[in-house]
Amino acid sequence: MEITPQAGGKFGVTVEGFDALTSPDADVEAVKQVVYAQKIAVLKDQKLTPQDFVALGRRFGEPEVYYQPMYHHPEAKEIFVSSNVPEDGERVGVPQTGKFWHSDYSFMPRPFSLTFIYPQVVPKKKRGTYFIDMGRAYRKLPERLKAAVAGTRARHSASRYFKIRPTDVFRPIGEVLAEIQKESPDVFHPTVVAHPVTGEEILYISEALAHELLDKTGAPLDDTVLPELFEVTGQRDLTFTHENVHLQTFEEGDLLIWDNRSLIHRALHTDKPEPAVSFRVTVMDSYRW
Ligand code: 7UC
Ligand code: FE
Repeated sequence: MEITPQAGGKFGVTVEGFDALTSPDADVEAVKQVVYAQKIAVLKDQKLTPQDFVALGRRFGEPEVYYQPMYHHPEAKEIFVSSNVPEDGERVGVPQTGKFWHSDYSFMPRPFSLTFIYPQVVPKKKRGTYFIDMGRAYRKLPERLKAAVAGTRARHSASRYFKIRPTDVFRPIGEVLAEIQKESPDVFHPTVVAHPVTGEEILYISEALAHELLDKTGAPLDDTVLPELFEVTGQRDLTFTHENVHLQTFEEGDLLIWDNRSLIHRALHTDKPEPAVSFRVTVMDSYRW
């Protein structure tokens, strides 16, 4: 196995010679630690069945099943499918997922530790994922903003990006919204969290999922603070040229693993009707925030 810094990348590593099923546990641990330290690892030349992909995830932690069944792979519920390609005329998974700045499951009490993306059908044109390292973004904040967020918590909610399900057609929107609140009630996470492995302080907010900041007494902060944080961290730059924004591209056989605690991401989908399919596995490691 060989681990090298990504060519031309702002952060992350490339891993060659890693076999999901036969590499020794020491290699799994080495990849895991490099993900915590360098945030992204791209495993090259992977050829995995859905079951192999889940097995790979299991070597890194406990795979989590996404709470909405419409995303599940028909043969492996641990795989979340992002796809615009029907199979035998039937829709599989959900198209255009994650096209907004977020950290996976931040709207849940215990967000995933690691995210694994294994593209299956890679479009020729626009495809990739934008990332922002929110540890680095926190270090770069003006002292004034660091002081403003100290000791605060952020309210996270799935409500803005919950995907309407086929079974929601003709239902009153208020009823659907109430159901979202019931199934995934808003959660509160500290605005600044320390990574349990690296100790790095992370600004744990994303434009899609963080709705407001609350002070120690639970009172909302001045409502200009959160938008300013989105702005200065690069989440409002729709040209994606902000220096915090890293575009991760991939080719067939690549499998991406990232640290879902410190990175936020945003999918770049084709605007043309080009086929795109990718499989995702998310795992909980043994560390708590
Ligand atoms: O369809 C999607 O973009 C799914 C999104 C709302 N949640 C992904 C996650 O893991 O948090
Ligand atoms: Fe995501």
